[in-house]
Amino acid sequence: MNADNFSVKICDISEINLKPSMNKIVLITGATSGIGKACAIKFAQNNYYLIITGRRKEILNKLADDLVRKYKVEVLPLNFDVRDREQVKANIDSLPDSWKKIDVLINNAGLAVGLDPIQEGDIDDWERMIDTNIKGLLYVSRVVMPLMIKNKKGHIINIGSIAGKETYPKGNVYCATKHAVDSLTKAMRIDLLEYGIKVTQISPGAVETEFSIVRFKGDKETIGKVYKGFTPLKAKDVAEVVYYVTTLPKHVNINDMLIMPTAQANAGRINKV
Ligand code: NDP
Ligand code: 8X3
Repeated sequence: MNADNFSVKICDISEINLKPSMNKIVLITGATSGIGKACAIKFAQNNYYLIITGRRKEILNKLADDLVRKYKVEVLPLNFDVRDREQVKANIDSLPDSWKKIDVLINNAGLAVGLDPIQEGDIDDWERMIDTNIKGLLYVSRVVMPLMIKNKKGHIINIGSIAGKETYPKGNVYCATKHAVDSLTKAMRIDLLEYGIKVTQISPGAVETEFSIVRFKGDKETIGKVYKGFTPLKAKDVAEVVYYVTTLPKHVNINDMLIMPTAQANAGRINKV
């Protein structure tokens, strides 16, 4: 691994005599903004040790720093692109053994790019969504699942979407990627069953994050309209639910949860005033 990745490594927990029952470890992909960042804060508030990932190194390192200072937890920022399978494997493989005992994996990194009729879709946009939302999730999971099996524990939480339950106009490829997440969540639950690893999908409706900035490529006029006239979910609302599903007894698993703004009935129906 590039030593740079650990330039703001806060601590190697193997050096501080971690007692397994005391601090759990969560790995969150896409922690530099939105839902991933809110999850990082929520788990830090609850004394988890954190492995946080994202491409924007400065933002990632600053978050790590802030979490350590504010919540007195240990944080390891890993700066990689989930679309690059070599980077994914090298980064996670290079974790010190004590950090490999990952209790919770939150597969959150993801994006929508564009909102066009399928016949006019930009193929580069399609590739970005497929590579990030499906292949990226698979690359990370493929490295972490054997660790969980080895450690005889684990909980994988995939961030799906209402777009993985319904297909809406112009949502085409994004919806398909989230339907894939829905399917992969079920597949993981089946194949990991014998190892006692929990697998949960959390599927939000509209959440105000950087999501629309990315989807509409910074088009301020369009972005301004997305959350106008109703109260969308906040990233923190989703993080509360993500954390909640990790607090249940060993014999209880939430398979699937749809969390919507009260003003949103389904993918297409939002009560805007
Ligand atoms: P944000 O844009 O705020 O956050 C997306 C995160 O994903 C960022 O931290 C970004 O980090 C990371 N990311 C994106 N691409 C990559 C990549 N190639 N490699 C590594 N990290 C990447 O959006 P949200 O918080 O809203 O989105 C989080 C998840 O929630 C996504 O899977 C999204 O599909 C899902 N979702 C969002 C909803 C919404 O309305 N906002 C509703 C339902 C689901 P960086 O750029 O630093 O790499
Ligand atoms: C994000 C929610 O409705 O824009 O997954 O697809 S939506």
